[in-house]
Amino acid sequence: MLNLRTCAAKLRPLTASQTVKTISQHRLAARRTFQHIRCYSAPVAAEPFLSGTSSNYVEEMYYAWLENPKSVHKSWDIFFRNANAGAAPGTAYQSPPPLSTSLSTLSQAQFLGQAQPNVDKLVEDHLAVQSLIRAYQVRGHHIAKLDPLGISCVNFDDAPVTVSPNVDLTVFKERLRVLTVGGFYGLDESDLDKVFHLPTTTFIGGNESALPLREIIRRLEMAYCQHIGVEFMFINDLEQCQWIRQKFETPGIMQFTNEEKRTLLARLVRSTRFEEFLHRKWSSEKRFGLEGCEVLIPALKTIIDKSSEKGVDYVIMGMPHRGRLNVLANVIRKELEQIFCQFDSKLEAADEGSGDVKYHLGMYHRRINRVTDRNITLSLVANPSHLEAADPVVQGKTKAEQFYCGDTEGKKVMSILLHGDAAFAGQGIVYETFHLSDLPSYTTHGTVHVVVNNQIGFTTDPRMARSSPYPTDVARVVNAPIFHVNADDPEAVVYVCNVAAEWRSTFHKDVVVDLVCYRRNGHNEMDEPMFTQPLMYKQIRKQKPVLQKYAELLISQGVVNQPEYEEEIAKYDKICEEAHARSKDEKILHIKHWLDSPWPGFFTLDGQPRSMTCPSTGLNEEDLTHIGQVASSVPVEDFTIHGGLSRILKTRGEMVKNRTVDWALAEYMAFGSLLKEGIHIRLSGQDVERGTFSHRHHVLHDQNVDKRTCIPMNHLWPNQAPYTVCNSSLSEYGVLGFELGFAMASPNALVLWEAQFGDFHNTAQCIIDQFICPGQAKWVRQNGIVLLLPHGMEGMGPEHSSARPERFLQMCNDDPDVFPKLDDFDVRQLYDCNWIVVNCSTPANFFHVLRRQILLPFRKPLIIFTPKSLLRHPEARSSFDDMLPGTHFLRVIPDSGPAAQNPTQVKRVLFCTGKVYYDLTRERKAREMEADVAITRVEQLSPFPFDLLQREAEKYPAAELVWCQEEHKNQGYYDYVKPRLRTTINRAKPVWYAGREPAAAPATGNKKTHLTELQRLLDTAFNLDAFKDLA
Ligand SMILES: Cc1ncc(C[n+]2csc(CCOP(=O)(O)OP(=O)(O)O)c2C)c(N)n1
Ligand SMILES: [Mg+2]
Repeated sequence: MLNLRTCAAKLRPLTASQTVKTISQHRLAARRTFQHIRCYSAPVAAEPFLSGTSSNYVEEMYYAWLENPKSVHKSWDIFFRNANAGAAPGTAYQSPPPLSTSLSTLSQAQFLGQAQPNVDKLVEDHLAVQSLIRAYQVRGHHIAKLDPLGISCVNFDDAPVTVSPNVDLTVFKERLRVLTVGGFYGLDESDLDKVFHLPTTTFIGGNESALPLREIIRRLEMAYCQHIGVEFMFINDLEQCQWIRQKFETPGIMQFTNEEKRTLLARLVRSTRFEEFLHRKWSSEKRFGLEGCEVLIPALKTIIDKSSEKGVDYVIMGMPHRGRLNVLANVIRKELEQIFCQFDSKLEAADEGSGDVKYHLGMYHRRINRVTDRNITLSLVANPSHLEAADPVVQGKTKAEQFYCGDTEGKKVMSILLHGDAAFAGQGIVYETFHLSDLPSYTTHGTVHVVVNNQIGFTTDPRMARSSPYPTDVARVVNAPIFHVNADDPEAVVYVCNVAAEWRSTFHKDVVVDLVCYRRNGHNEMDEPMFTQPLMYKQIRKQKPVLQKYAELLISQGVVNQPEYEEEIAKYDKICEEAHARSKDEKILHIKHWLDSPWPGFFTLDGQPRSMTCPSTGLNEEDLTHIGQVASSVPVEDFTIHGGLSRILKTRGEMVKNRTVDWALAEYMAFGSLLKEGIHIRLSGQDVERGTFSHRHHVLHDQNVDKRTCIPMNHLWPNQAPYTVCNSSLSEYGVLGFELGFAMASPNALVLWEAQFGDFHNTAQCIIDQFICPGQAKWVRQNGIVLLLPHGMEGMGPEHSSARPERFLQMCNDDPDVFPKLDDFDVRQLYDCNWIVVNCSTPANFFHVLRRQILLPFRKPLIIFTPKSLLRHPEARSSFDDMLPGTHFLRVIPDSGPAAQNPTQVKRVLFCTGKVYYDLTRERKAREMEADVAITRVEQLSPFPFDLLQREAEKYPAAELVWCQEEHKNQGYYDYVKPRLRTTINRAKPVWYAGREPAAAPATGNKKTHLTELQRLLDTAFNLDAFKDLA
């Protein structure tokens, strides 16, 4: 309603005497700029008929009313008059007069409406026709013939309808009963030949502005109820709706030249014969074939061709198991012999790592697109079994590729995501990924989603697998149009794919193509589908393959003849046979051939690091000071920051003067220095711009100008790399996956994801378990993503306390029982590990580990347990001296006090990590035990610093060794550290434990219990008799 008011306000100055022509001109312009303004106030809600999809319709009437008040129903006339006269929200509507109207209300209505009976009938009939058109637009897809098997539960009407010029009203009345609530809107047989003016919200007229009702229905049936079901009327943008209507309603718009038909047939031949070839050669191998949705190959090729034509030169794809080999062979054009040799169980793997099954591997390929004659790079991202998990990863990689080539509008790089019907509806990550699609720092400017909707998930029917009518309903949340299409009609499929690609390049928004198909075999080729879907599979057995159907159609149309068709088949079969013969020459399986993100120039030609050293991660004093000064200033003019923030910046400034840093400043120094070296930095996560603990403040907000911000980090150096810091949506799975994908694109970027609190990482567990931890082992691709996980027992209760270090440590690949034989632990150990896990106790060490991440000659994921209270702890400060050239990350920080001066006298060494160090030193001081107890900090937990800890243990020959942690015994680091420490000392001594007892929850909810537990662990740590009886 508000938009009507806005329009009314705009148009009100026009007097009645101004011509209709002027209004029509305004009408077009107004329409293009029409924006919905949300208003939830109660009075407006009292006009419920003005909500949602009806608003277009009301608008249409409003414009009609402006041109001629009599062209709309009386009740609308009254409504618009009242609204234009400035009626308060909710009061413009008056119920239409009842049949037995009292004289006074009737006279009032007549006064406003000036109704005449025959005009009324005409208006009502026109309105009825408008409603009818709208009903097809909104719900035509309900009765479209989408299911090749004809058994879909989504189809509300299975009765096939022949669309002939002689519309049989009884049939259509029944169909309209489905489409509309009110039946046929009062129209009857006698109206069929009456000519009606068409509203501007339809294109069925072509060049005609009026049509007989019979023809209107026929054209609507053609547009909306054949093999394409268009779901779009929920989109709240008039221009976009009009665009779609034009694409589907314009008479005769779906035309194919003979050349196009032949190309389509050839693509179907490839798709079909590829599966048949694999089946012939390896009939008992799982391959998750595409049979029943062979049209996927021409569908994808169409999307790529059209996008290439529109300027795209890099397409990044993510897809599940179904049809993956076919996509690799026929869309990405992986050499067939490389695919076939994956079936050879005798071939040895040549590369490091454990590898992955053939239908999970990724791929990167650059070639010429034959249709457009333009270069195109295609990349298929490797993925785990976990369905849909690759979605955000693909989006992140796409965003990064766009970022690095300056493609700010997504005109050159795009993503295509493929989905199964059950997974698309069932996996929450789909929703999380959709919600990234329009966020400034996460948008990839439109993704084309293709659903292989074979109407089954493994053995489960859709009615048991989802509560929504379609598997695609999740896409409605971002106003993505959804094109359902019967996959047995290849031309319809190709048509919607063209429209989808055009949509993306026009509006840069997501779009979904729902290929309604079937699965000819079981879930995999070994499964028996008749156990669970007997009737469906009886129908499938009868189903003629789509290639055969389409070939017959084209032969009947004279587009190809039988010999030509057979020749096409023979040609492709020969290609497969020859490749198969060549595949037998392959002696070794190279997983490197399946790399989805090569980093040219970063490695040597045979994929090795260029060196095995890491330079000092220190920085010169001048740069430290400069960064510190920018971090404590507002580097733009006339910018008013909050008073509290001024104080924070002032404190920072003082620290810089004193040559010290706290945590936030150390992070600033690390980021700022890498930016100077051309390293892009991207920090993303919930509330990272300010920092959950209000310590970071990387984005300053002008207190007087709305949305005016300043990022001082981007004002550091003249030619620095850009710094991206972005508050994310409230999603861990989606955002961490996205950042992982972003980090895949280039080794020359530091990409960090921060959890609000460390424990929230478990909603992204799949990205950690399936990608970050084993990614290099499975897919030979490295990734330097950094996870910042706030962690610490601070009396905040069971949640918000533990980032679950035990989980990360349990997944480290270093052997607890073997002391590594290495000359150089510093770098070599890092090269061999699957990820690095650290818990820094000083800002300087945090600074170094961040810089080391980039200065290393290879990339590994880095997990950092970050502090909370330590952010402001007066002792948790570092001097510039610890960050100058020559300094580096300390894997272990040995004791440097009285104990270290006289090590033979030391009775106990407490090994610990992280914040508990500060509790231990305070307690040691209070107990005056500085000479008796040494405290050694393990800063890098994994890979375990065997070498340095051996040195530490040997330094204190008489001392007991104790691992001390604030986490519960079954959590934290103990289970990881104990066997490794024992290996370090060749099991010569016990390793005792001082810490909280085993528990189910990470922390108590009671503050007093928390403090008691802490005191108890400190007592154990400093009670030199604590382990006497146990020895
Ligand atoms: C997250 C996740 N849960 C369960 C599975 C096991 N699984 C593999 S395929 C499949 C059915 C998938 O159905 P659908 O998405 O419709 O794809 P289709 O196999 O029909 O092509 C299931 C449940 C999985 N791979 N991933
Ligand atoms: Mg399925």
